[in-house]
Amino acid sequence: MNLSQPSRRALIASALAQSALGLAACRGRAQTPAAAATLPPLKDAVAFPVGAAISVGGLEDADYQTLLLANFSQVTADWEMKMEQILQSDGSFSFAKADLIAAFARQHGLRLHGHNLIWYIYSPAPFERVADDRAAFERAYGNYILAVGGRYRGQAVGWDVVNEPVAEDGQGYRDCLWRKVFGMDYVSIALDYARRADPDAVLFLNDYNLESNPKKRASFLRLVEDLQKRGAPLGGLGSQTHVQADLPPGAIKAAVRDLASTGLKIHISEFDVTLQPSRLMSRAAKLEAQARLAGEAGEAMAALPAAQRYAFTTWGLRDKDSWLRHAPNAGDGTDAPLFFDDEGRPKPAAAAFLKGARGTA
Ligand code: 9MR
Repeated sequence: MNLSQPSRRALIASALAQSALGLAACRGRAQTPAAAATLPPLKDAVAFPVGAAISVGGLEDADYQTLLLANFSQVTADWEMKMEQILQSDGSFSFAKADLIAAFARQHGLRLHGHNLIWYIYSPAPFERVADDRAAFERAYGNYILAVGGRYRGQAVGWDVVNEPVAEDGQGYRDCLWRKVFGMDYVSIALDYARRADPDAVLFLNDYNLESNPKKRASFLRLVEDLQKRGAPLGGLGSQTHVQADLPPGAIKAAVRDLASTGLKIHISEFDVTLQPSRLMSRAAKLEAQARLAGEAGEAMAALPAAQRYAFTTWGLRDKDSWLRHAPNAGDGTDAPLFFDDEGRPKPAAAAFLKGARGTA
């Protein structure tokens, strides 16, 4: 069903009115966007950095910049710092787009989180060409990580060094070009080069479905324990937290608690709550559930020891900026997974996150 704008608005308004967070509604007034807009800026109201994934295209929009600078203290590049963008087919590097993101962060005093150095989805030609020669492959691997990590040395507060190492079903680890050549040592080798590239950056493993799939979480943690035993320079764990509105309550907190038991810093690194697959719920109920999950994520961050609270990041700014509107599985194009609506107004999820993070839920 492709909802027209007026009917979408009506549904959102009804979700606001029904939400336990719709304080104005409790007092017998209709919850209006203006009332929601009185939320304090996210970044000023919580005791840890609040980030957003941003893109160079987004930065061309003045409203996007205003919303970003008012509410967020950290940024992650949506795609500009990935191998798909930086590594050219002849083996050279192009940093033009990545540099724009880094310069924007510097100019506005935002923390920069690097994303990402090594990801299973890539098998680029310059690496394929040397895949039969381990020494040459390691030179290319090290050279890439040293160049990219080193370029933002002293600026990036952290890097997702290896993204999504655990198999989709949670049983074991992903096959990829990196693993084919190095075995699972591809992870520790990447961490070692990243440490040389930027000695002060917090080095992360980052993965998803760690809250919805306990097997995947267990495999992730096995890898982490192995790296820790071997003294690898791992400093943090990213739990992407792309979740569905029907995720059972408690799952986010349980995941964060488990990951934090390693003693490493925690980044809820790509938070969003899709309204798509949970077909049994109405849109209003999904938006309410989204707010509850955002509140739980805020509480989970606040419950961490201060030294382990790296950051909380949403994967995009406004609903219309979300990858879930543009991905091949974008559904009917009406997904609303983020904290700000298409017009940049804070949603109940933003209010719930703040309450949770400030311990007032
Ligand atoms: O949101 C990102 C999208 O714009 C890119 O095309 C895609 C491929 O680079 O990556 C998306 O971000 C992903 C992130 O890097 C890792 N976790 C899943 C995110 C959503 O797919």
